[in-house]
Amino acid sequence: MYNIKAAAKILDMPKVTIRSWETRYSAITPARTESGHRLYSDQNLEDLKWLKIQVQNNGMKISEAVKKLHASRKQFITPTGDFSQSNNSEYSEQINQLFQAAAEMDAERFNYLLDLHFSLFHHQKVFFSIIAPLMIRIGEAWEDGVISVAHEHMITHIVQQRFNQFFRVFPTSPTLPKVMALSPSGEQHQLGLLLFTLFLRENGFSVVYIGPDTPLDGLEEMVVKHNFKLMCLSIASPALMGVANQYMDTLSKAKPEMQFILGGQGVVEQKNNSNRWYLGTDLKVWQQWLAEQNF
Ligand code: B12
Repeated sequence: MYNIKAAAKILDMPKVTIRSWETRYSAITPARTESGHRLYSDQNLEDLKWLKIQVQNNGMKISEAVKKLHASRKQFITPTGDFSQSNNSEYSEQINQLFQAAAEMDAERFNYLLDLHFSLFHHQKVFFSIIAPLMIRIGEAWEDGVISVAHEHMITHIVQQRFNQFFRVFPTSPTLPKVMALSPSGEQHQLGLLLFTLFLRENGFSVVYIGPDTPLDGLEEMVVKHNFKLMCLSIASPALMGVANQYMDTLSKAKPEMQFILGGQGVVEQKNNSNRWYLGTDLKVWQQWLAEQNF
C-alpha cells in the first residue's frame, strides 16, 4: 500500500489531482489508515495511471474516462475456482487482471497493464513471474474451451512484441557465437524459447529468433552461409523429439562444429552426443551453464 505522497511520485501526478479525481468523480476508493490518511493499493495506482493516460494522451474528459473504467469492471468475467487455487502467487492480482483483459479481447487494456508492470517491476519478474504463469492460464483456458484460439493468438502476438522490444535493447558481442532459436515443424509452443532467447540476448549473444513450427528445409544452407554456431530448440511434446533429433543430425552433418541447446517439457535426453546440452527450466541452471562455458 502507498500513501498519497508515494502514489503521486509513482504516478507523476499532483496530489491535488489524485484527491479531486476521487472526491469529485469517484474514480477510485482508497483504503484509510486509522487516522484517516489515504492508502492506495496497486490496483488503485493502476486505475489512476489508466485514467491519466486517457486524459493526457487520448484527450478524454476525466468524467468520461471514469465511466469507461467502471463499465469495463462490470464486464469482467469472474475467475474460476480452479484459477484461484492454482494462481495464489505473489503476482496473482496482476495475472488475474491481464487474464481478464485477454478474455475481454481488450488489447488496449492488456497493453496498458503490461506497460504498468514493466514500469513497476524488473523485466525478468514480468516475463518469468507474470507473463509465463499468465500464458499457462491462457493455454489451460483454451484447452477447457473457456477462451478461443483468437484470444490465444492475440495474447501470443502482444507478448512476442514485448520480447522483441527487449531483444533489441541489449548490446551484442561479436566474439560470442551466433545463435538461431526455433522449434521444429509441429511445435507451436514458444514462450520457453522466447524466455531462453531473452536470457542469451541479455548475456550479449546475437540470437536470430525464428520461432515455432519451423521446417528443416533450407536450414542447412542457412547455418553454413550465415555462420550460426549454436541452435536453441524448444520441445513441448515428447512426440516431437524424433523430429528434433533429425534436425540436429542433419545440421551436424552440414556443419560439424554446430552445437545444440535443448529445452522444454517434452525434451527426452539422449546420451552420447557431445554437441548437445539439455538445459532445464530454471534460470539459475542456465546461468550456471553459461558460467561454465568458454565462449
Ligand atoms: C500455453 C499452452 C499452449 C498455447 C501455446 C501458445 C504459445 N504461443 O506458446 C496453445 C493454446 C497454442 C497450445 C496448443 C497446444 N498444446 Co499446449 N500448452 C500450453 C500450456 C498451458 C503452457 C505452456 C507455456 O507457455 N508454459 C510456460 C512456459 C514458460 O513454460 P515452458 O514452455 O515449459 O518453458 C519453460 C521450460 O520448459 C524451458 N524451456 C522451454 N523451451 C526451452 C528451450 C530452451 C532452448 C531452453 C534452454 C529451455 C526451454 O524454459 C521455460 C522457462 O522455465 C501447457 C501446459 C503447462 N501447464 O505447461 C500446454 C502443453 C505444453 N500443451 C500441450 C498440448 C498437447 C497442446 C496441443 C497439442 C493441445 C491440444 N489439446 O490440441 C496444442 C497444439 C500444440 C502444438 N501443435 O504444438 C501439452 C504438451 C505435452 C504433450 N505430451 O504433448 C501440454 C503440456 C498440456 C498438457 N498437459 O497436455 N498450448
